Amino acid sequence: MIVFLEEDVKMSKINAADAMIKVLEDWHVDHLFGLPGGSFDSTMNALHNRKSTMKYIQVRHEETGAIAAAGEAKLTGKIGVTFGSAGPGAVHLLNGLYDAKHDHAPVLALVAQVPTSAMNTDFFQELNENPIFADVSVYNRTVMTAEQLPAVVDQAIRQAYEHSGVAVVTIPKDLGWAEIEDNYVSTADNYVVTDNYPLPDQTAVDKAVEILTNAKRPLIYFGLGAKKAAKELKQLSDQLKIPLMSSALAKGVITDADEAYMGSAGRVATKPGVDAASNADAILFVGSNFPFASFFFNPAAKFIQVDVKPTNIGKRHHVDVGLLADAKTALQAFIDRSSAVESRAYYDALVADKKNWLEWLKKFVNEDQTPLRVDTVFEQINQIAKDDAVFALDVGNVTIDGVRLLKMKPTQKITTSGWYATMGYALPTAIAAQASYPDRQVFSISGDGGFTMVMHDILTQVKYRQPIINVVLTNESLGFIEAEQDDTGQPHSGVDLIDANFGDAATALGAKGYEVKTLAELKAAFKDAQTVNGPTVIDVKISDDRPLPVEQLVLEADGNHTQADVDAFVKQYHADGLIPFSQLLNQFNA
Ligand SMILES: Cc1cc2nc3c(=O)[nH]c(=O)nc-3n(C[C@H](O)[C@H](O)[C@H](O)COP(=O)(O)OP(=O)(O)OC[C@H]3O[C@@H](n4cnc5c(N)ncnc54)[C@H](O)[C@@H]3O)c2cc1C
Ligand SMILES: Cc1ncc(C[n+]2csc(CCOP(=O)(O)OP(=O)(O)O)c2C)c(N)n1
Ligand SMILES: [Mg+2]
Repeated sequence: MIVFLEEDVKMSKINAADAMIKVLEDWHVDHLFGLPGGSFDSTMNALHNRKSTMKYIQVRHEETGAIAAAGEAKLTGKIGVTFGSAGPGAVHLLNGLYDAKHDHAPVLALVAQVPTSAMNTDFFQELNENPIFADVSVYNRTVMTAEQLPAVVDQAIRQAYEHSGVAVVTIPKDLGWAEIEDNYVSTADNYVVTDNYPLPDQTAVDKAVEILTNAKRPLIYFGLGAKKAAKELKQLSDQLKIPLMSSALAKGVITDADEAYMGSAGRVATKPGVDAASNADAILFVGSNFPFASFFFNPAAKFIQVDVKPTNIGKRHHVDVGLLADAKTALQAFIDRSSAVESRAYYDALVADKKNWLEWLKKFVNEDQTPLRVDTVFEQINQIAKDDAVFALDVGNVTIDGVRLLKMKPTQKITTSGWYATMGYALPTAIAAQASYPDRQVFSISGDGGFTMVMHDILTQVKYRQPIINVVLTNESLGFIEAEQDDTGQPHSGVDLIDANFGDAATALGAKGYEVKTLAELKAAFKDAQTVNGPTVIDVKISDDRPLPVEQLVLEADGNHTQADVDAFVKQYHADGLIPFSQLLNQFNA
């Protein structure tokens, strides 16, 4: 009897680090990204103990792990988890954590600290970590006792979810080793999120409907906040004959092939998107915080905004009617309170504009020039992309090309570093996407600059045999910045990149690499990549031509541009065939 009691007591003890991992499991976390250090030994021991339920994905740089966690949270809506060892490992996390902060993604960062006995003595690798993570986090604490370790992590996860941001838990090494009672019950099962948004104000809905119905050139602009309202967006657009457009991030919510969907405005945009925004006289702006709203919408347009965050209403643009409400509910109210409109010339003009734009783009998809046009690469991606494809897109001209040229469906997913815009986002996020969705097709698409910031983590893809298709667009330039230097009339300064054979480099790392210079090689590489049971890297040498700057088109002579300017622009961008939108507005009497 006594023996039984002793055993019972022994059975109820657990290492604090193991207890912490159990809390993660309660929250349905089944993998995490990081790279160990001596200061993280106790957690590495726990990860070893619990390897059947918690997969540790070893990355080659903590930034990769942190970006992976951020990208995963954005793709799945579930918390992403990453870790770094005391000092340098912790500091390496920061870039990825800032991406999560800026795109409001729930992420937990476990940060190691030297043992409590050495803390506050300027010990080897010791940093005062809390101030370092103060700005990036919504919750940022150092664990004080072994007993509280599971509870603090539990609290951190709740905070990350509630505030859609980064929670940082700093763990002194010795605390994770300590044995504690195995009796912590996490709050995971009791954490309930209710979307308790206010119902849209009826008077405001009616006012908005009146504005939209009576406008000559109304437009629906939506963002990620409306991603669950595709059906309502489409229905309202059909009912009132209003064209749709979105932020670049909300690409894919409505199928790109839909005639009513114009793409996005700005630099990462399409021609019909820019035309739609700059000529609209009434805009329904739903679930978006588009940073450049005041630059690309017609300043004289009436502006109706729907958002769940009071502080975001009017944040980027003056507002005539503001509605604090969920996008789906508000759109349904608009549908219910409005009557069908038979036809609208502005809608028809934009449908024609989009048709012209797509015809123009089509001209380049099989152009056999050296170096290749970027269009040919996206044509190959579109050809092989499956209905469930996940696209991780890097930052640069590549963002413009991806948002513009990928032909997406709502069953696919796309993500980029939206607000923080960090280069080196795509490859780590592709690792996370493949870890979360092992059966889906995953693409990482980056420029040569962004790829080389993180290419060491091809090794991670190789280690875990992830069949990611990594596309590298090698234009030997930091192209996005080169274009900015052109816009400001500067000489090209510091933007040229030396070339390398990234295909061979990838092969040397254990992936299957291709260096592609011709259209035939391009097609062959994409065909072969689909058959490989592991990562592939397709390094395509593309021309350093700037993507057509749709935000500053010069297609007709006006007060600001002579015919010679128009001719030069058309020649530089092969823009012949693109119809100025003013012509379509006249043609349709819109
Ligand atoms: C290099 C680069 C260049 C870029 N250039 C452009 C560009 O030219 N054009 C462009 O469009 N983007 C561009 N972007 C992306 C841009 O920076 C922003 O990230 C993007 O516009 C934000 O998209 P969003 O407004 O849809 O999402 P968020 O910023 O996430 O905003 C979502 C909004 O929806 C609200 N919301 C959330 N839930 C709901 C709900 N249920 N109902 C109603 N509202 C809700 C939120 O409160 C928030 O206001 C670029 C990105 C990069 C990397
Ligand atoms: C980490 C980081 N450093 C610098 C920048 C500034 N920046 C934005 S785009 C860009 C160029 C990207 O070059 P590349 O990856 O080759 O893509 P390209 O524009 O050529 O398609 C730079 C340097 C950034 N966004 N992130
Ligand atoms: Mg480049």
